[in-house]
Amino acid sequence: MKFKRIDLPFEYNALEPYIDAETVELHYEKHHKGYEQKLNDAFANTVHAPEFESLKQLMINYQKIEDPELRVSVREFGGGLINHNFYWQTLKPNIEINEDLELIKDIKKTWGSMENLKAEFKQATLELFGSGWTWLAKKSTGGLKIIRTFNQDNPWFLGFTPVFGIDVWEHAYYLKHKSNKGAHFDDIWNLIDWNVANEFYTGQRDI
Ligand code: MN3
Repeated sequence: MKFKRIDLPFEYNALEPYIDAETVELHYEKHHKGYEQKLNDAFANTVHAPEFESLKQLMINYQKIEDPELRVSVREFGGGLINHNFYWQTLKPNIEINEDLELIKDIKKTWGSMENLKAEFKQATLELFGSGWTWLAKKSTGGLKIIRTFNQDNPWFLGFTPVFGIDVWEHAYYLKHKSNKGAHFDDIWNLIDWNVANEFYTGQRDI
């Protein structure tokens, strides 16, 4: 296969009690795997599919894809593939916040405190209509912004670099929380790996 899921960087039960093992397994083995398969199928079924050096370059340039069916597949399945490749890297239990990280300093400069960021981020998540993602993202001109994207659209489409993202599709939390998005938000906030988020922010890590 041309485009690949990352290996899950932890066991299915590693995020408990915040995210249960069954949810992680379904999310990775059904949803994430489905995006991977369907994106590869779309390329295999397209005559003269364009070449891209990476999944990220595919995202940044997806609007230039001429074949309209392939363009839709890249937007939906390519978006789903890269979003989850990113998502799994940024989750980890028992993280302590290192106040010296550049990201944490810049969050405090922008929002005043981590609590303010959390409050605004939660509001943006609760107000997202339908399925999508809320992101902390870095603008191309520098600086941080909370953005929302629908379905599997993502910051790369918009010229932003994601720092971390919260999957606001019901498949991410429905087994445990039913439709209670806010309870899932409070859970997942405990799992954000600020060290990894900082690496994405500073460019030390790339997708
Ligand atoms: Mn998902």
